[in-house]
Amino acid sequence: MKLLSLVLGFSLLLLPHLSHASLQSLIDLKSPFELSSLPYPANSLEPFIDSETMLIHHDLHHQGYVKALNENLKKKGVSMMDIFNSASQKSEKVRNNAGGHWNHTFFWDILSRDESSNTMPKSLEKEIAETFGSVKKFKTDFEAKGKELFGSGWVWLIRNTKGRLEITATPNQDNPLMNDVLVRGIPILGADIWEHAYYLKYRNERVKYLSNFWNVVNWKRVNEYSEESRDIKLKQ
Ligand code: MN3
Repeated sequence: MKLLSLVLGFSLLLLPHLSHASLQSLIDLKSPFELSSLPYPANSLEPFIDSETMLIHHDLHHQGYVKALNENLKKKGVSMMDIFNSASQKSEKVRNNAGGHWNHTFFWDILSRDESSNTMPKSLEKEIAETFGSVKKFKTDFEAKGKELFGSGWVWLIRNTKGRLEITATPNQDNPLMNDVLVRGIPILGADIWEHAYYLKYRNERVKYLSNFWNVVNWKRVNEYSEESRDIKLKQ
Protein backbone atom coordinates (compact mmCIF):
# COMPACT_ATOMS: atom_id res chain seq x y z
CA MET A 1 0.00 0.00 0.00
CA LYS A 2 2.99 2.31 0.63
CA LEU A 3 4.05 1.87 -3.00
CA LEU A 4 0.53 2.59 -4.22
CA SER A 5 0.48 5.81 -2.18
CA LEU A 6 3.84 6.81 -3.64
CA VAL A 7 2.74 6.19 -7.22
CA LEU A 8 -0.58 7.96 -6.69
CA GLY A 9 1.11 10.83 -4.90
CA PHE A 10 3.51 11.33 -7.78
CA SER A 11 0.71 11.26 -10.34
CA LEU A 12 -0.91 14.13 -8.43
CA LEU A 13 1.97 16.42 -9.35
CA LEU A 14 1.21 15.95 -13.04
CA LEU A 15 -2.42 17.01 -12.91
CA PRO A 16 -3.68 20.48 -13.82
CA HIS A 17 -4.79 22.70 -10.96
CA LEU A 18 -8.32 24.04 -10.89
CA SER A 19 -7.79 27.73 -10.40
CA HIS A 20 -10.24 30.39 -9.22
CA ALA A 21 -12.88 27.86 -8.33
CA SER A 22 -16.23 29.57 -8.24
CA LEU A 23 -19.49 27.66 -8.20
CA GLN A 24 -20.27 29.02 -11.64
CA SER A 25 -16.96 27.75 -13.00
CA LEU A 26 -17.68 24.27 -11.61
CA ILE A 27 -21.14 24.30 -13.19
CA ASP A 28 -19.69 25.53 -16.50
CA LEU A 29 -16.99 22.82 -16.76
CA LYS A 30 -17.12 21.41 -20.29
CA SER A 31 -16.33 18.11 -21.96
CA PRO A 32 -13.88 16.53 -22.43
CA PHE A 33 -13.53 16.64 -18.66
CA GLU A 34 -10.25 16.57 -16.75
CA LEU A 35 -9.30 15.50 -13.27
CA SER A 36 -7.77 18.41 -11.36
CA SER A 37 -5.28 17.79 -8.61
CA LEU A 38 -6.37 18.06 -4.99
CA PRO A 39 -6.15 21.67 -3.79
CA TYR A 40 -3.92 20.52 -0.85
CA PRO A 41 -1.58 17.61 -0.05
CA ALA A 42 -3.46 14.33 0.48
CA ASN A 43 -2.29 14.08 4.09
CA SER A 44 -3.44 17.55 5.08
CA LEU A 45 -6.85 16.50 6.40
CA GLU A 46 -5.28 14.07 8.91
CA PRO A 47 -6.26 12.80 11.40
CA PHE A 48 -9.91 13.29 10.41
CA ILE A 49 -9.60 12.02 6.84
CA ASP A 50 -6.52 9.89 6.27
CA SER A 51 -4.06 10.27 3.44
CA GLU A 52 -4.60 6.79 1.97
CA THR A 53 -8.36 7.34 1.74
CA MET A 54 -7.79 10.69 0.02
CA LEU A 55 -5.37 9.22 -2.52
CA ILE A 56 -7.56 6.25 -3.42
CA HIS A 57 -10.66 8.43 -3.43
CA HIS A 58 -9.19 11.09 -5.71
CA ASP A 59 -6.74 9.20 -7.90
CA LEU A 60 -8.81 6.06 -8.45
CA HIS A 61 -12.50 6.71 -7.76
CA HIS A 62 -12.70 10.29 -9.03
CA GLN A 63 -10.41 9.55 -11.98
CA GLY A 64 -12.68 6.60 -12.81
CA TYR A 65 -15.74 8.86 -13.04
CA VAL A 66 -13.91 11.30 -15.33
CA LYS A 67 -12.70 8.54 -17.65
CA ALA A 68 -16.09 6.81 -17.87
CA LEU A 69 -17.89 10.13 -18.40
CA ASN A 70 -15.68 11.09 -21.34
CA GLU A 71 -16.00 7.60 -22.86
CA ASN A 72 -19.79 7.59 -22.61
CA LEU A 73 -20.47 11.21 -23.51
CA LYS A 74 -18.21 11.38 -26.59
CA LYS A 75 -19.40 14.92 -27.57
CA LYS A 76 -17.17 17.93 -26.90
CA GLY A 77 -18.25 21.23 -25.35
CA VAL A 78 -21.10 19.80 -23.26
CA SER A 79 -21.27 21.54 -19.88
CA MET A 80 -22.02 19.97 -16.53
CA MET A 81 -25.19 22.04 -16.32
CA ASP A 82 -26.31 20.87 -19.80
CA ILE A 83 -26.10 17.32 -18.46
CA PHE A 84 -27.81 18.08 -15.13
CA ASN A 85 -30.63 20.08 -16.77
CA SER A 86 -31.59 16.96 -18.72
CA ALA A 87 -30.36 14.34 -16.25
CA SER A 88 -33.67 12.48 -16.49
CA GLN A 89 -33.05 11.82 -20.19
CA LYS A 90 -29.40 10.84 -19.88
CA SER A 91 -28.14 7.27 -19.77
CA GLU A 92 -27.35 5.87 -16.34
CA LYS A 93 -23.64 5.91 -17.22
CA VAL A 94 -23.58 9.59 -18.19
CA ARG A 95 -25.76 10.60 -15.25
CA ASN A 96 -23.78 8.67 -12.64
CA ASN A 97 -20.34 9.63 -13.91
CA ALA A 98 -21.21 13.29 -14.49
CA GLY A 99 -22.54 13.41 -10.94
CA GLY A 100 -19.45 11.59 -9.74
CA HIS A 101 -17.11 14.07 -11.41
CA TRP A 102 -18.99 17.19 -10.32
CA ASN A 103 -19.67 16.06 -6.76
CA HIS A 104 -16.04 15.17 -6.09
CA THR A 105 -14.63 18.32 -7.70
CA PHE A 106 -16.98 20.28 -5.42
CA PHE A 107 -16.17 18.11 -2.37
CA TRP A 108 -12.35 18.55 -2.50
CA ASP A 109 -12.88 22.26 -2.66
CA ILE A 110 -15.02 22.62 0.48
CA LEU A 111 -12.49 20.75 2.63
CA SER A 112 -9.49 22.25 4.40
CA ARG A 113 -7.43 21.98 7.57
CA ASP A 114 -6.36 25.59 7.40
CA GLU A 115 -7.51 27.15 10.67
CA SER A 116 -8.53 30.43 9.10
CA SER A 117 -10.86 28.52 6.75
CA ASN A 118 -12.29 26.22 9.42
CA THR A 119 -14.08 29.07 11.22
CA MET A 120 -17.59 29.86 10.04
CA PRO A 121 -17.89 33.47 8.85
CA LYS A 122 -20.42 35.50 10.87
CA SER A 123 -22.84 36.17 7.99
CA LEU A 124 -23.18 32.45 7.25
CA GLU A 125 -23.43 31.61 10.94
CA LYS A 126 -26.30 34.07 11.23
CA GLU A 127 -28.22 32.65 8.29
CA ILE A 128 -27.69 29.05 9.42
CA ALA A 129 -28.85 29.88 12.95
CA GLU A 130 -31.92 31.72 11.63
CA THR A 131 -32.79 28.83 9.32
CA PHE A 132 -32.14 25.82 11.54
CA GLY A 133 -32.42 27.27 15.06
CA SER A 134 -28.69 27.16 15.80
CA VAL A 135 -25.43 26.00 14.22
CA LYS A 136 -25.48 23.00 16.57
CA LYS A 137 -28.99 22.07 15.43
CA PHE A 138 -27.92 22.42 11.79
CA LYS A 139 -25.00 20.03 12.35
CA THR A 140 -27.23 17.52 14.17
CA ASP A 141 -29.80 17.63 11.35
CA PHE A 142 -27.10 17.25 8.68
CA GLU A 143 -25.56 14.25 10.47
CA ALA A 144 -29.01 12.69 10.93
CA LYS A 145 -29.69 13.04 7.21
CA GLY A 146 -26.45 11.19 6.51
CA LYS A 147 -27.22 8.51 9.06
CA GLU A 148 -30.67 7.79 7.66
CA LEU A 149 -29.55 7.69 4.00
CA PHE A 150 -29.84 4.06 2.94
CA GLY A 151 -26.86 2.91 0.86
CA SER A 152 -24.50 5.31 -0.91
CA GLY A 153 -25.10 8.96 -1.62
CA TRP A 154 -24.50 12.53 -0.52
CA VAL A 155 -25.83 14.93 2.09
CA TRP A 156 -26.01 18.57 1.04
CA LEU A 157 -26.58 22.03 2.34
CA ILE A 158 -28.22 23.85 -0.56
CA ARG A 159 -29.81 27.15 -1.37
CA ASN A 160 -33.20 25.94 -2.62
CA THR A 161 -35.23 27.46 -5.44
CA LYS A 162 -36.98 29.76 -2.93
CA GLY A 163 -33.57 31.16 -1.91
CA ARG A 164 -33.58 29.45 1.51
CA LEU A 165 -30.93 27.19 3.00
CA GLU A 166 -32.02 23.55 3.22
CA ILE A 167 -30.49 20.16 4.04
CA THR A 168 -31.13 17.41 1.52
CA ALA A 169 -29.74 14.02 0.54
CA THR A 170 -29.36 12.37 -2.87
CA PRO A 171 -28.73 8.69 -3.68
CA ASN A 172 -25.75 7.36 -5.69
CA GLN A 173 -23.93 10.22 -7.48
CA ASP A 174 -27.04 12.36 -7.92
CA ASN A 175 -26.91 15.99 -6.81
CA PRO A 176 -29.40 18.82 -6.28
CA LEU A 177 -28.54 20.43 -9.64
CA MET A 178 -30.19 17.53 -11.51
CA ASN A 179 -33.60 18.28 -13.00
CA ASP A 180 -35.45 15.33 -11.50
CA VAL A 181 -34.23 15.12 -7.90
CA LEU A 182 -36.67 15.48 -5.00
CA VAL A 183 -35.27 18.82 -3.77
CA ARG A 184 -33.48 21.06 -6.26
CA GLY A 185 -31.06 23.80 -5.33
CA ILE A 186 -27.51 25.07 -5.48
CA PRO A 187 -25.08 22.99 -3.37
CA ILE A 188 -22.96 25.04 -0.99
CA LEU A 189 -21.73 22.16 1.21
CA GLY A 190 -21.70 18.40 0.61
CA ALA A 191 -20.57 15.27 2.42
CA ASP A 192 -19.72 12.10 0.52
CA ILE A 193 -21.57 9.23 2.22
CA TRP A 194 -20.12 6.43 0.10
CA GLU A 195 -18.18 3.87 2.11
CA HIS A 196 -15.08 4.59 -0.02
CA ALA A 197 -15.01 8.04 1.62
CA TYR A 198 -14.49 6.69 5.15
CA TYR A 199 -14.25 2.90 5.37
CA LEU A 200 -10.45 2.55 5.75
CA LYS A 201 -10.41 4.71 8.86
CA TYR A 202 -13.92 4.56 10.27
CA ARG A 203 -15.04 1.07 9.09
CA ASN A 204 -18.81 0.92 9.59
CA GLU A 205 -18.95 4.05 11.78
CA ARG A 206 -20.55 6.49 9.36
CA VAL A 207 -21.80 8.66 12.21
CA LYS A 208 -18.29 9.11 13.59
CA TYR A 209 -17.00 10.06 10.14
CA LEU A 210 -19.77 12.65 9.84
CA SER A 211 -19.18 14.15 13.28
CA ASN A 212 -15.45 14.45 12.47
CA PHE A 213 -16.27 15.94 9.05
CA TRP A 214 -16.90 19.34 10.73
CA ASN A 215 -13.19 19.58 11.60
CA VAL A 216 -12.25 19.76 7.93
CA VAL A 217 -14.96 21.98 6.45
CA ASN A 218 -13.64 25.02 4.61
CA TRP A 219 -16.33 27.42 5.88
CA LYS A 220 -14.67 30.33 4.15
CA ARG A 221 -15.29 28.62 0.81
CA VAL A 222 -18.79 27.49 1.81
CA ASN A 223 -19.59 31.10 2.68
CA GLU A 224 -18.34 32.26 -0.75
CA TYR A 225 -20.52 29.62 -2.39
CA SER A 226 -23.46 30.61 -0.21
CA GLU A 227 -23.18 34.21 -1.39
CA GLU A 228 -22.65 33.22 -5.00
CA SER A 229 -25.59 30.80 -4.94
CA ARG A 230 -28.04 33.71 -4.52
CA ASP A 231 -27.36 34.74 -8.12
CA ILE A 232 -27.42 31.31 -9.77
CA LYS A 233 -30.80 30.35 -11.20
CA LEU A 234 -31.73 26.81 -12.16
CA LYS A 235 -33.58 26.23 -15.43
CA GLN A 236 -37.09 24.88 -14.75
MN1 MN3 B 1 -16.64 9.53 -3.30
